Amino acid sequence: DSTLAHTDLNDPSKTKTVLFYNDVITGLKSTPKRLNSKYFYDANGDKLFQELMNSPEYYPTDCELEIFSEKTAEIADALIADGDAFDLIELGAGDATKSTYLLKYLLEKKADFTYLPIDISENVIAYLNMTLPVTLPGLQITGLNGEYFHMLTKAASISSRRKVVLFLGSNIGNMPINDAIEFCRELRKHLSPGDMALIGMDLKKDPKVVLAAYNDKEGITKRFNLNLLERINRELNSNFDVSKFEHYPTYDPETGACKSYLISTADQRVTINGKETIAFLKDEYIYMEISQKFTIMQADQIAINTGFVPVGQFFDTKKWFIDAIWVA
Ligand code: AVI
Repeated sequence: DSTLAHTDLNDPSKTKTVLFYNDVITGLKSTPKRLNSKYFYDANGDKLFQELMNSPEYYPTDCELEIFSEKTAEIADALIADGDAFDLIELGAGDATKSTYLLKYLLEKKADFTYLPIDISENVIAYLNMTLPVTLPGLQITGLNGEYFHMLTKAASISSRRKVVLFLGSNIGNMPINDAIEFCRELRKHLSPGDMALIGMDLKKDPKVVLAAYNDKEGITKRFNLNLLERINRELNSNFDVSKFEHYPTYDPETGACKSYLISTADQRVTINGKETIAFLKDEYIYMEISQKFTIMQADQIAINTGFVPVGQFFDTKKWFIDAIWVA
């Protein structure tokens, strides 16, 4: 019988497992089948994503790193605005490599700010709280572990200073476009006039370049996708045979949607948590992830449609990626 059926929902660690289980079951019982790419990032997934960022084909990280390293002063000066004290909040901070350029410059400029990285991973927050004050002496940091909007509310409750919110890496592209718009609207609601957002978005480009980034020769993206099935096996007592699923990435230059699927190579059954059986037909797919690519105009439109004013644009030399500054 299900161990989850008897789970104490007040136990925070179990609550996460129950939410994961419910999402997996809902997704795999849907037609067509789908899984949510936010679950890619367990410890293994984090490691695979790090590897991916170092792969020759995965360009978005390099592009945004170029922007942050080459245009640090311009970006920082735009964010400092009138020189008032502010909170620099980063949604999904990860290892904060890109923002470290900004933080270093802001410290040199003696800007009055606190860095509040928000991440869903406890490990990430513990790591940042421990390492950043060492690499960046004088940095005021308050790491917040939890969901973005919960933590934004918490950040607002501990400080009333102007807010600058970083949302980098084209993480916004991992939501279907309507969800991305809804997300920006919600973000705007959490901000006050004069607050700012710095949003990283991957731009439309040569379709071959995009597709190659999600179909790297080494097969890291494939393992990154299959890891979610392995995670379900590990955490939800399930029996996916990952050798019977193939990674299938696509890119549609018209819509800018880069999507990845796992294709079942056989008729097969998978049991989730020893209780729910999911049948797969040969060639049936699971929709795993969207990585939306945007036009520059679309970026502006999203800002305007969600209550922001676009005030700054920073590009890498190839113009493959944009970091846009929006004012609330
Ligand atoms: C985190 N996110 C912006 C990455 C992307 O490009 O969509 C995740 C990723 N998926 C496959 N490769 C990288």
